[in-house]
Amino acid sequence: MQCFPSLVLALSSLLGALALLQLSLYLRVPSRYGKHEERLCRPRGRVPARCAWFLQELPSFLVPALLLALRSPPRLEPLGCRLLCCLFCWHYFYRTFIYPFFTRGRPFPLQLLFFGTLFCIYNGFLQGYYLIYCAEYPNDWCTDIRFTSGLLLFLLGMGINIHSDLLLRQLRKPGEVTYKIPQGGLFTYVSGANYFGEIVEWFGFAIATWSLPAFAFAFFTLCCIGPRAYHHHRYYLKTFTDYPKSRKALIPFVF
Ligand code: NDX
Repeated sequence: MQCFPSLVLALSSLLGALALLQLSLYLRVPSRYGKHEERLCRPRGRVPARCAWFLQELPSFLVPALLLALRSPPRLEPLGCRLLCCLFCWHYFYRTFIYPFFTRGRPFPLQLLFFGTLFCIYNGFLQGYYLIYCAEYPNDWCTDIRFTSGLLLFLLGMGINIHSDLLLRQLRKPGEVTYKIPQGGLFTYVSGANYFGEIVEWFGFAIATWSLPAFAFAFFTLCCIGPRAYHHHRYYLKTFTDYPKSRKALIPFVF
């Protein structure tokens, strides 16, 4: 396989367009899974959460890992390229092989699982293909301010995301499906602490890679889970009369 810059441009533009579609679809009405399902008790057309998250996220790990393994001759230089590809796979290793096995979420709609899987194949291919076959970095990229600041943001975001996922999980006993007020960590300031972490993480990745596909994915993430954080916030305010009034939806002290 070789690099086709026009393919990268086309796939990144389509990802940007999907982000805008996502925003227009889900700004008013939330995506219908988790607490925003219309009929929470309906069991048909649902897949257990563990199975759904594993299947849906697997391509995001597998596709870039396969592209990396199939690359001939293997790409070993520069160090920046390898590190960046590993960061992407590292996140999706967590999301595929760790997150699903601890989740206490309710069953996931089959239809969204299908679209989610397609999305993960698409994005896994785009990010992996670009980093493995197209990206060119100078040998000293690891000391460039974009790489170091982006990497720091990525790690900070990932830390917030994993910690917030853990706090949400601890709100339930095994088998429970009720909703409670999240407490602690960044939830002290925002209702969508896990989403805030994920958004910071992918913007950090975009800065570290300084690439169109990664900026398109960060923008997609913002348009996908940004509105969801807003809908979570409204849900909490409507459901819990004692919900902390100073808490914002997504960005601490701002929004
Ligand atoms: N999966 C990313 N669009 C998505 C699945 C849906 O990883 O067709 C995007 C991802 C996909 C989406 C994915 C892409 C776009 C799709 C969409 C479906 C339609 C859409 C395909 C792939 C589409 C177009 C039209 C453009 C093609 O019972 P429960 O499940 O609610 O329990 C929850 C629990 N919890 C609580 N427990 C007790 N008390 C409370 N108050 C609770 N609040 C929540 O915590 C869950 O078990 C758990 C987390 O819930 P929640 O709702 O906070 O997070 P969730 O949305 O489930 O995300 C989980 C993690 C989180 O860390 C988040 O950052 C990350 O995954 N994520 C999620 C979505 C997308 C994404 C990251 C990204 O874009 N990077």
